[in-house]
Amino acid sequence: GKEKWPVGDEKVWKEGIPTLTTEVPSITKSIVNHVHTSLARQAYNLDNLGAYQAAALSARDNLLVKWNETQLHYSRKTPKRAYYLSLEFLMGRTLDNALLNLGMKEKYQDGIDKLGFNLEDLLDQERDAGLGNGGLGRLAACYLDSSSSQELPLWGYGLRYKYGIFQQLIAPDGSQLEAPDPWLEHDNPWELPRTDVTYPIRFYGHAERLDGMKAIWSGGQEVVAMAYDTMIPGYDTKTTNNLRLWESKPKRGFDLQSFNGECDHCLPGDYERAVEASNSAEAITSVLYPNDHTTFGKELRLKQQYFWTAASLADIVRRFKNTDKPLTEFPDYVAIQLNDTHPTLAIPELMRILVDEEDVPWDKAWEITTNTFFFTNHTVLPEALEKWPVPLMENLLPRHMQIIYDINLVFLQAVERKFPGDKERLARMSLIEEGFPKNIRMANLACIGSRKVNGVAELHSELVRATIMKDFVDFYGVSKFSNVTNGITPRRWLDQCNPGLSNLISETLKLPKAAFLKDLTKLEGLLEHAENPAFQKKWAAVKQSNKERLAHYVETTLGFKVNTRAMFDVQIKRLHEYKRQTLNIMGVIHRYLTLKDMTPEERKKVNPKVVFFAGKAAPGYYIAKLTIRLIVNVARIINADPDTKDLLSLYFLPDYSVSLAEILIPASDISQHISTAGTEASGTSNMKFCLNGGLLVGTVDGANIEIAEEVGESNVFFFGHLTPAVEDLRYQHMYHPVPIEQKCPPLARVINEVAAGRFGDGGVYEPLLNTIRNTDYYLLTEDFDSYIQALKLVDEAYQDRTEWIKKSIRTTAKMGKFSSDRAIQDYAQEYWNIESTKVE
Ligand code: HBZ
Repeated sequence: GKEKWPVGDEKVWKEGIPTLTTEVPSITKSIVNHVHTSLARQAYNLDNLGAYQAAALSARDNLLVKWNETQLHYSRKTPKRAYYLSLEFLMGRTLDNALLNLGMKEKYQDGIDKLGFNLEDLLDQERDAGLGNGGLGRLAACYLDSSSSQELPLWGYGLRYKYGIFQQLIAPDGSQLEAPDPWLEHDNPWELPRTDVTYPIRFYGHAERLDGMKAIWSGGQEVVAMAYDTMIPGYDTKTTNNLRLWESKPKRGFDLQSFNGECDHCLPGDYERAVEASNSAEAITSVLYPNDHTTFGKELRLKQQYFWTAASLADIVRRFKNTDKPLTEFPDYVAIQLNDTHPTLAIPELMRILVDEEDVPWDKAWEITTNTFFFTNHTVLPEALEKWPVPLMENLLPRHMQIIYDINLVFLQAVERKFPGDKERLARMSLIEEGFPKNIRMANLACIGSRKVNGVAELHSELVRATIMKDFVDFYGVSKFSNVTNGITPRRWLDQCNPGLSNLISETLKLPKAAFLKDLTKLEGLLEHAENPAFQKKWAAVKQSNKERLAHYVETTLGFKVNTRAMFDVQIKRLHEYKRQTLNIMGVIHRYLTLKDMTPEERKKVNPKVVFFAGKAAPGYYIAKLTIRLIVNVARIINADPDTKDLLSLYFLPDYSVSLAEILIPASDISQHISTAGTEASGTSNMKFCLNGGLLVGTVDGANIEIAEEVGESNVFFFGHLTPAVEDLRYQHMYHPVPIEQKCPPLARVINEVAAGRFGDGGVYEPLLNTIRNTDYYLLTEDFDSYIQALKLVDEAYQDRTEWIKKSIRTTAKMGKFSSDRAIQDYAQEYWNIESTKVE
């Protein structure tokens, strides 16, 4: 039947509904309108920042037209929806992406021109939304872009941190300093505060068991979660999904009552306590934890995790209940993806809602829960597997602790039935790790509470099955454990960051950009042009201009003139021992020493090279910070050495971010992905470099392997030991140590030069050098020789520029598989069972 118009005169309403502003005159009109109304300024006092804000508000109006239609469509059609729960969304800048996806970039460029401004300058005014640490957070951002572009009904849920990832500064002595990132300082035009979408969230208190499996959780402290929505536009489609981020607020400003207990009379002391409580409520979403892969046990972090999962589930359950369907059908309408173990509390929280609040029997509730959740693992490093102390959980979330015990009891009974008497197996699989204190194993909980578990590249998924989830594979069977290789969005990582290349591809393939930006496998068409000299020349010219853009950035920010005729070698990622930036800097020093050993005649034959590093170290990660310090100080010496500086220079670019990646990636000739085999789950920047025609030097690890499968091994520079050898080698190092002078003389020489103070006070670096001299857990001494050999092959290959360009073209051509559109379709079809739906 026809829906009744809900309120007032339908015709009057419909006339008022905004439409897209698509032509230049209406775009300029809307920008000027925002200057005058939203900003209360005029042409007389408008700077670039103001012009950016007005342009952003105008683009936002357009996004909202589509956003409203999409959300209405979802409410009317009630398709099954997916929700991506991620504690991190590393979005970067929005305006450029919004204009691209709206298909209005040229029009806005024209309009902004007419208003006397320049689009590029305005884009540069925007601060990055840095609500993430690295790959895991950026992956979430790429998946949102792809969900809208693929017209899939998906929302993201996360936290609205007041401070994102810290700003990295480099001190005069070369070490990393951290400063806060006040990204919300100037209003954020992309977010919509939803003062009407709020949920109370409880902490502490006590849980009282009732009959059966039910309980009542009461007392403690309540805070409020308030929603902020961000529009996620799809490329060349109406679909505009939503990213909902929660902010924590004190209940009713600040709550005297809850601290006064029964007493009605407020004493001055109570008031002060209430003010403090209001602070602690706001603290929950105040800052992103800057650690990747380590350090757990902080109560505030656990508070973040519960606050976010509880608010998101309350919202999802409320939306489902609006459809009037019975809760037994919940998994037919809702799929929830857990991005790592961070949102694992969603599992006991859904159980609590179903059992305690909705009166669903325990077994039915568990069936609903385990059909709703899906879990992605992003690491097999043992120190990175999340654990929470039982006493902490008991105190902060007493009801959830009970539920976890109950889940564990039922689960272990089933394990016991399948493997009678296998006590060790029970101990390994238990949700509770024995010890002082006992710990809750979040990966085990995420696994048993989910329909499926996946890793993020083939090798990694295999390691998940063979190591951390081995017992669970035995128990559930292997089909629960599969792979979805990561992907990247070609909109941001090709068209936006490298418009020159995108234009050249479009011209060469005689296709509109939309054709390959929506179906990246179309790039294969480039293969037939790889031998064409005219095309090769244009290809090389694009790379050259990207190198010049990077050189310009370095000159304006650091004040150095970069030799753009040199090979550009780039390693940009979080600093971590397993990623082996130390191997790279040792290689640079080796190259420097080799150059110093040469005669001036010999040096004439050497190809010049510029090495770039960028990346942040967790503030408490001493060895990683020491690596930064070493890189900066090596750069200082090398760049000033008149014998070698034209042949080798080195830059550490501070404050790595999505926006900086967008400048660095298109400019690279070769990039380094050199983790110890078996340690990098996937990597995603490797895909970005290749998409932009950069070649890889890397280990046989993560997605490097699948990239080589696509582009051919002859186009990738592999080196180093393979995953199966790693365990053995570590064992050898432990029990049959060989001095480094014997094992790897060239590396020993490098280490000795550092220790002797060639790059400043050698003593400073002793703790770092000792990690290599002693246990060498990440196997630098094992891989150094083959690493140097691989770099030599890179040099030789680069000498033959035409061959190199062909490799570059072939690499780009074969990157279709690594579009996040493919990855999100994998999840949609194999996991969530959701379908693309056209918004009419
Ligand atoms: O996730 C990364 C993996 O290291 C990388 O190989 C993979 O490509 C990427 C996407 O799947 N993992 C992270 O980035 N992890 C974190 O940033 C992290 C953040 C907070 C934590 C733990 C890990 O508590």
